[in-house]
Amino acid sequence: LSDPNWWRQAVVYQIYPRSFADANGDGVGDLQGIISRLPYLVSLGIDAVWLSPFYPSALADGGYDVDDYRDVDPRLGTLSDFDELVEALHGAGIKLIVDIVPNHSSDRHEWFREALAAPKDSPARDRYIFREGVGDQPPSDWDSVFGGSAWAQIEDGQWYLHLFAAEQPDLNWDNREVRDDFIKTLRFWSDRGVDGFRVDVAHALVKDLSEPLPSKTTLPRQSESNGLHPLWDRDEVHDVYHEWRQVLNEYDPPRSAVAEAFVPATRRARYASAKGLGQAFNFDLLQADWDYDRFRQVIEENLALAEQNGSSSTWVFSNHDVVRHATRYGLPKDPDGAWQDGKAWLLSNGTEPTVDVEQGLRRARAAVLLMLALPGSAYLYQGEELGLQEVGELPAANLQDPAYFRSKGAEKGRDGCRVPLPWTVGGLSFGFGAGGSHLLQPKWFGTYSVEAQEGDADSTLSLYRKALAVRRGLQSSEDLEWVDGVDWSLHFQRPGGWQSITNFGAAPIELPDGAVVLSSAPLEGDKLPADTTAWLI
Ligand code: ISL
Repeated sequence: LSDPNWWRQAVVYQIYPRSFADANGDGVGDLQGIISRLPYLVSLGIDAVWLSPFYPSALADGGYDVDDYRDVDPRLGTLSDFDELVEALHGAGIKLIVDIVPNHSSDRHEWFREALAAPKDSPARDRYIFREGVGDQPPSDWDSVFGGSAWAQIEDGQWYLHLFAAEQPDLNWDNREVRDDFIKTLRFWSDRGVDGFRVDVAHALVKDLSEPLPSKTTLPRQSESNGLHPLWDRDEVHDVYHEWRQVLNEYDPPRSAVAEAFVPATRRARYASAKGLGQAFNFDLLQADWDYDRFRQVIEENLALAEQNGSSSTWVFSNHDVVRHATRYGLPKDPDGAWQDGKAWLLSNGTEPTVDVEQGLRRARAAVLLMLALPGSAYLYQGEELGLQEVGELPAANLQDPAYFRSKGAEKGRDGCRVPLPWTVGGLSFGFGAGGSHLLQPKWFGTYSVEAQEGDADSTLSLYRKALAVRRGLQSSEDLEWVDGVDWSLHFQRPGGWQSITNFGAAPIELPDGAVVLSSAPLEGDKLPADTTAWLI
């Protein structure tokens, strides 16, 4: 249990707690719901759970607007439920990673309420970023990620900075009290037995607000940061993480941390450094189309980077912010490469694209075998093990995501991947809970349910379970050797003679020598069909 490197090749399963399982029947998932599904988590064979925010919150941004960093949202449970969850998971040999949101609090956080009540230039205001406007205009022309100005005005005329929703005021990371309070939060959860942290927008936090504030027209894009942007990916942010690392290393085993940082691959290493958080998400596959060249390039680049900085690679196809990959892979190929521009997280409803569900699922199945054969850690998002599709038909009145309310009006936001999981073929809320479901599940959800797939050896759920079991037996060192030969195939070998081969082409290809232990789709004689991955030993 106390292996300090447990995270290096861990399979981490992301739970979006409001949509996983609802034990108290109020239509919203909760901690007891997760505990009740422990046998399911065990049956998957994951190493760790990453829990998205479960803190008290007005849910202006699905819980990423935190009212109190050291408590549990009463709708989700209590601190003692949390302790019970930790104990239950640990008893089953599963680690727990919690989400921490340091860039911004909610506007209901005690500190923000104090700031509003306090005079200008007071210590209470200094915990956030308040500025005078220019005439009746905000201090600068900066946009928030969710659309509209990044500044909101308060009663006395000052403006505060919010990179996300107005209900998410940015904290001032030049303020020592803010830094100390987050260390207190890290200790609070570490003391409760949490094994690691997922750090939300880790590339924000420290900002350069020196006057004059530059116009957005002169700034590099967030995804092309170079350390000079006043808001994103500043080198000084690593001082924060170096301090955190010392705290996290006081625990046995040291608490892990993974950075959510939308930065170019070349700048990711800083976040993954052993002196800092230790690991960073690589979203390159999540943002890539199903494309041989791009996959190969991303995998090579990330393995090389991880080796250089002593961290391990991370792989992720889906999370609570993006259109589910079983759906993305069913969309027509994007000629403009728009997926790579962050648009993976919003399905436009201007012209509804036709989704080829069969193709999407086939590729998603091939993708997970590829991912699980790679060295490094794999991050799975709840429901992907069911091959779940994005829910495109949520009625407008049911949408919750601020991206929907705030952006240009043509986008659905991120609710379509956050619809509560279907556990049973039928029944109220497909077994999610006894009180309906806060995001409406479509009629077709039951066909993807756990119940529908459980007894079916060919189901996507069975594929995930088998793959995780086989991986557990085969995973050893982090070495990988490419085998080149067959066009359009990603073929590599891992220690112990484990081979993975994915056919990205349209025609079936010859299988290499070896015994097939698992394939994402039935083989065609001794050929590997299109959009299929096979494992051989
Ligand atoms: O800015 C982006 C793309 O250009 C975003 O990808 C951004 O970095 C990302 O959305 C950050 O996400 C995280 O923080 C948000 C929250 O809404 C998301 O759910 C969370 O994953 C604000 O806390």
